[in-house]
Amino acid sequence: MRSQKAKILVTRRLPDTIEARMGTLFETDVNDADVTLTADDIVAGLEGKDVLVSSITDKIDAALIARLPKSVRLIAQFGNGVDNIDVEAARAAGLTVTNTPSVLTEDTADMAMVLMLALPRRLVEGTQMLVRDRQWAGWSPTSMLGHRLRGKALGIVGMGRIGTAVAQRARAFGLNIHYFSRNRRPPAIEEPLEATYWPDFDAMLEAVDIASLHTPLTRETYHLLSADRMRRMKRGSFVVNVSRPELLDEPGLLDAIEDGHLSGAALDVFEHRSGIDPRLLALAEANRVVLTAHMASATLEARVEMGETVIVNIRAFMDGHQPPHRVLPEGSHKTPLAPRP
Ligand code: 8YV
Repeated sequence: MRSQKAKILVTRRLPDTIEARMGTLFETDVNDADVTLTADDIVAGLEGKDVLVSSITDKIDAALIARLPKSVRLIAQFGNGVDNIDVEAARAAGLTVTNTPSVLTEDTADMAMVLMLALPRRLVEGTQMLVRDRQWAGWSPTSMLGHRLRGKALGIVGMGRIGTAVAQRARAFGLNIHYFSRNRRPPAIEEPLEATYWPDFDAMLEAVDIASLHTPLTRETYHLLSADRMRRMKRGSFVVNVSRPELLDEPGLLDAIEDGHLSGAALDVFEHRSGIDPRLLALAEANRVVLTAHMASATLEARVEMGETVIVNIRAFMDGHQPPHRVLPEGSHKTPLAPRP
């Protein structure tokens, strides 16, 4: 006998094909307004439902978890990072959490590379100049000179899936690969990249021309790139961030760019809870900073594959199997799952 359809709440609009498939497989309630739901909306919307399909814009903290209807058993995050979810509180409440890793690795790495090139090669500035001036005096040997990327030292912070994919691309562009990571990667990864592992983060930062952040946001990685550390980076070096804004001290970054210590930054993620910092926008206008709007994984292909991964996680879970992309709290892998009261 076929089991009953899972009842799911999807907090944001997803690609049409994914919504259609979810509509066939599950009793699906999508937040058609596609604006961030309040905690009250989420609690009310989940009444009688089994699964919350969340995204980065939903703050699933311990207070919200405590209020979730008892019918809810799975939080299936549409995304790789789960820093918006209190995974510990979810686990203590007997909830399973899943995510969608792997499928956005390549696109995110592409964007890191785009940003890394955009700054020294003055990509945005070149376009803006043409659009703003509506005319062009033409080529000259000294106009729009940037800086060569080949031969520079790239410091990858977090050599996981995305960090490694960035290193592979960067190596092809002739960058020298350095990395700091919780664990040293095996020779099969290091050797083709000719990558140098630095067990000491500060020592690596002092040696590189570019620092690119690829670590998840956790309690340990909050402001990992502190103001002090950015001060210790080489004069003229720059920072790339396609991960989470909280990994770096944003005011400290802006200070270091404004006073010329750092040459700039290329950021796909930045603090914007109370509006984008006017200093950041001023630096972007002055072409010292390149800003993109959290777009690193924003390809239709990635979004569809993320949606498919959410579906697979829900199906496996509802069928009584271990979902393929279960997320456990840091360091708790051996703790048994608490029963849902
Ligand atoms: C996504 C991301 O766009 O998956 C992640 O962790 O940072 C992004 O690339 C977004 O988070 C989806 O929820």
